[in-house]
Amino acid sequence: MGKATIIDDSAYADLYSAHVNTLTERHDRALERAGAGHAVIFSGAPHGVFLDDYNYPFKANPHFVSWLPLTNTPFCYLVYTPGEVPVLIYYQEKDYWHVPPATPEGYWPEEFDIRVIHSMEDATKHLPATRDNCILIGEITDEAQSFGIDRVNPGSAINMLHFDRSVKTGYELACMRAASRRAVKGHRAAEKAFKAGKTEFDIHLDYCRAAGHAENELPYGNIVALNENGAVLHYQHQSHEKPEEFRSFLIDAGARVNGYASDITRTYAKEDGEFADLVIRFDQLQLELVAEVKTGVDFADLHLLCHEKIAELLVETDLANGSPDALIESGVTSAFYPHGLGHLLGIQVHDIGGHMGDDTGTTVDPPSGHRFLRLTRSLEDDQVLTIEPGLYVIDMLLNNLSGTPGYDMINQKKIDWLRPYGGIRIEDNVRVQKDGCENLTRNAFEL
Ligand SMILES: [Mn+2]
Repeated sequence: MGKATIIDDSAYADLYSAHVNTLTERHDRALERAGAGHAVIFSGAPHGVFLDDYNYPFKANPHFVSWLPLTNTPFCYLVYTPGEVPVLIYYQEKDYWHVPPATPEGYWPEEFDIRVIHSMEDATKHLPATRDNCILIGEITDEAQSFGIDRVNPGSAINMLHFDRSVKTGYELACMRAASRRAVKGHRAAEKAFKAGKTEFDIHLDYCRAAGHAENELPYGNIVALNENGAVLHYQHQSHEKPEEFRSFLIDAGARVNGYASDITRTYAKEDGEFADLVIRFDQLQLELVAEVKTGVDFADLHLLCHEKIAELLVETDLANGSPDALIESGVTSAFYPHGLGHLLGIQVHDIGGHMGDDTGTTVDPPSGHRFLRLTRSLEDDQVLTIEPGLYVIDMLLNNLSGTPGYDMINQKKIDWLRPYGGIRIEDNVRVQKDGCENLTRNAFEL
C-alpha cells in the first residue's frame, strides 16, 4: 500500500518506538527458545502466474510487516540480533519497467540501521557471518534467497511469535482503529449506493473509492451481495446486472492501514417492514454478544452462547420451534448459522494463532460440531477479534436436516418468506479489555 492521503502519519510516530520495543522482547524470547543468535525475516518474493510473465499481487510476510509498515517491498530482509539496532536490508531494484521502492521515510526509519542494496546478491554482505547461528522466517521458494541459512521457520520460535501476536501494541491498536475508520467511509458509500439502486459492481467501486483502496490493496475480496446472494457466505461475484427488485444488501468489506486490517459486515433492508425489523433485532443480538467480551472469557463458550441466542431468535421469529437445547443439538441453529462467531484480526484478516493453547504449539480444537470456529483461545487484554453472528437461508444445509429430528422443527413457510432476502451478518472488530471491550467499528461509525 502506498501512503494514503487520508492517514495522518504523525499519530503513529509516538507509538512506534514502544511497538518496536515489544517486538524486540518477543524476538529475544523466541531466539532464546530456538537457541539462535539472529532472526532473519524475509519480506517475500512475488509469485508468477503459470505460463505467463505476470505476477499475482504481492502479499508480504506478516512477520516482516509486524516490524515495518512496508507491504509492497519484495526481497527485503530484516535482521534482528538481541541488543542491537535491527538491520533492514532494503532492496531498491534498478528497474525502468517499474517504480522502485521509495527511499525510506516517515515515522519508522529511525528505528533501523538501513542498508539500501540495488542487487539481490548484495544482501549477503549485510547478513550475519555465522549462518548456522541464524533462523530464517519467511516463505523461501528459491534456495538462493536463504543465503545458506538452514533453519527456516523453526516451530520453537515461530509458535511463540504467533501466540504473542494476538495481543496488540498501542501502535497496532492505533493502526486498527484507523483501518476501521477507513472501512467505514467505504461502508457509508456502499449503503448510499445500495439505496440508490446501483449494481453490486458499482457498489463495490463506490466502496473502493470512498475507502481510498485499489482492489489489490483491500485486506480481502469485498463481499457485496444483493438479495439472495447474501446467503452465500463468501459470495465472490460482483454482478453487473441490476436485480428486478432491491430487497436487502449484505456487505463484508475491510480496509488496511500500515498493513493492519479491519473486517466489517453490515446488512441493510431496502424498505421498512419485517426484514428491516429482523435486522434491527439481529443488531441487538450482536451487541449482546459484544457485551460479553472481556479478559478471561473462553471464546468457544461465547460461540456456544451465540447458538443459544440464535435458537431463541428462530423461535421468536417463527423460523423454527423447539427448546434452545433441542434446536442446537439437532443441528437447526447450525443450518441457519454455519460459521464461527469470530476470529483474531491483525496483519492477517484471519490472524494466525486462533487455535493455539500456549506458545509452544499445542492447539485447542473447536467444540465438536463447530469445526469452522477459528478462535478457541481464552481472551486476553488487547487482543483484537471479530464478533460476527449470522443468520441465512442456505437450502443445502436446511435440506440436510431432512430425515432428522431437526426437520420437524423448522417452519418451511417462514423460511420461504426469508429466502429472497438471503441472510444477515453483522460484524464488528473489538479490542478485549479487563471489564469489557473497545468496539473499534461502532466507534468509527459514530464519528
Ligand atoms: Mn470476519
